[in-house]
Amino acid sequence: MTGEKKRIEVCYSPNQWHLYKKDYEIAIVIDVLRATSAICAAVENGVTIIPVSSLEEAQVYQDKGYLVAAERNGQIVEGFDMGNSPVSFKNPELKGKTVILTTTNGTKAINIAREKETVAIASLNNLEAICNWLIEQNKNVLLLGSGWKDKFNLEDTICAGAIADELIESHKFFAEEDSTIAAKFIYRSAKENIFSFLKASSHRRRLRKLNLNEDIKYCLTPNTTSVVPILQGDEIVAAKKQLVSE
Ligand code: 3SL
Repeated sequence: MTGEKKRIEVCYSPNQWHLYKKDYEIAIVIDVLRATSAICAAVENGVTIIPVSSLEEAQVYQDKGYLVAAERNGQIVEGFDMGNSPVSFKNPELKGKTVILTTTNGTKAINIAREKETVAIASLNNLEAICNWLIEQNKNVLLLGSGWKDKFNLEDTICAGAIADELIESHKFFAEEDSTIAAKFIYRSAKENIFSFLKASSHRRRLRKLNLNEDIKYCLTPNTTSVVPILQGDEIVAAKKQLVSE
C-alpha cells in the first residue's frame, strides 16, 4: 500500500453517473431497499447472481431453464420464480444455484457501473466488510446509489455516507465533492437509529404499503454479514478473502 491518499466520492443516482464516472477504478453499487441487500443475502448463502436490466433479458434466461427473480415497483413480476426479498434468498434450497435477478433500480445501476475495472456490492448488511475490503484494495472509489427511478433516495445515501465516513476517517482516502460531504453528514445524523430516521422516507413507505416490514428491518440492520459480492464477468460472486502478509 502506498502513502498517497485515494479518492472516494458519492454519486446519488444512475442518471448522474456520467458526471462522476472518471478516474475511479472501483464502483460500489448500493440499493439498500432491497436489491443489494438481497444480493448480499444470496451470495452469503452460496447463490451466484446474474444481474440483468430488463424483463426481456430475464425472459431469455428463463426460457433456457434458469431460475429468475424479477421485481418491479416492489412486487414480484408475474410469471417469474421469485422477487427481490433478501429473506427469500436465504432459502437453503438455493445454495449452489445461479439466479438471474432483475429489479427496478438496483440491477440497472450494476449494469451501468460495469464499465469500471471492479464492481462490488454494498448494503448496510455488509458495511464493515465492504469498508475493510476497500481499504485493502487501495484504489479510487465511486459509490453509486441506485436511487428510485433516477431520483435521490435517503437509504442509499446513508449507506454511501457511512462508507465514505469510515474511509475518510482511516486517513487513507479523501473526498472533495459536495455530494460526498452531504452523504457523510446525513449518515452522521441517522446513524444512532437508521430505522426511525427513515420512517418517512419514500421507499420505506412504498414497501410498508406492500407489507414488506420484515424485509425493511432486515435491510436496515447493519453488519449482519461479512460477504463482499463482486462482479466477475456476468456473475456476482463472493470476493476471495485476501491473506494478510506480515
Ligand atoms: O429498485 C430496486 O432495485 C428494488 O430493490 C426495489 S424494491 O425494494 O424491491 O422495491
